[in-house]
Amino acid sequence: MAFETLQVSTEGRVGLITLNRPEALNALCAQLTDELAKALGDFEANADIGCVVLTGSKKAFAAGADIKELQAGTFVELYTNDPFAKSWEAVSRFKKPIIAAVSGYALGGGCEIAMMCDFIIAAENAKFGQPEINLGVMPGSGGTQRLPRAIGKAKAMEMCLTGRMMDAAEAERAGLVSRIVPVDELAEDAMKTATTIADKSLPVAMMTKEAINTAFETTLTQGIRFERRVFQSQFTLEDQKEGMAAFVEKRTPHFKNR
Ligand code: DAK
Repeated sequence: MAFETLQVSTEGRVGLITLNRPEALNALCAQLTDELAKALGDFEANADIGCVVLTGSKKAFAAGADIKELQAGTFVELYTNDPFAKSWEAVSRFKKPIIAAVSGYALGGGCEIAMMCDFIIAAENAKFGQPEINLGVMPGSGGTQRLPRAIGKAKAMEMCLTGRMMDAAEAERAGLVSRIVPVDELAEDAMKTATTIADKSLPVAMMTKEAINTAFETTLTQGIRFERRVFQSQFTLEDQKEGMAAFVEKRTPHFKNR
């Protein structure tokens, strides 16, 4: 399928999705979110893909939901036919590792999509914010839930209640992003990081992601029990035998993802 609002490509075992509505700072219109769900579905189903990078342009990762499209919305429409539900679930329930590479604005739904990814690598010019309050609404795609989990109550409250943006340095200090890189190095850095992940055993990477996400859903005791069971189950994998044999034999492991 040809995409109009995205550029989609692969490099080795990494899938790259670039949001591409430069005229609207990658505002998340219905077509873009539908295409994003489709592109992610394709990568999920493709056994040759081990990690995905989601990125935007230098000026904007995404400036939020498309306000021009959203402004005439009604409660009944949004409630009965939530235009974003399918797409957001495609990101937040994506089973393979997915990295957000953020340059420029990541606002509103843009910040929320970045937070749905497994981690965020930020360019030095990145700006994160939940400015919905300036539009007379509040965050609606996880901002009030994921932001406090990522950066704590005080900063999340301040950002959502004032609409102020956070720069990359503050975002790194607060734990919202894993690393900051120069703007011109973002794409290469994110692809290199994704390649490192894609070279691991895919089932083990997927289970690792699932286990970390479980930490946000369960008590510590339940989470530890879940981790232990999953760890034990990994001894059924050829990749566990290969990984440990390679260490003992002082060679690079060759994982077969089974
Ligand atoms: N929507 C539509 N168009 C946008 C846009 C947006 N979010 N952001 C920017 N644009 C457009 C501008 O209108 C402008 O278009 P033209 O006037 O040239 O036609 C073009 O992109 C360039 O923008 P600016 O001229 O404003 O550029 P500046 O550099 O001066 O400013 C800015 C950049 C990012 C500071 C500014 O554009 C801005 O404040 N943008 C809006 C940011 C924002 O408020 N984002 C939150 C959107 S609300 C839902 C769940 C969640 C949501 C919705 C529904 N459900 C569960 C149903 C999420 C809501 C949101 O994200």
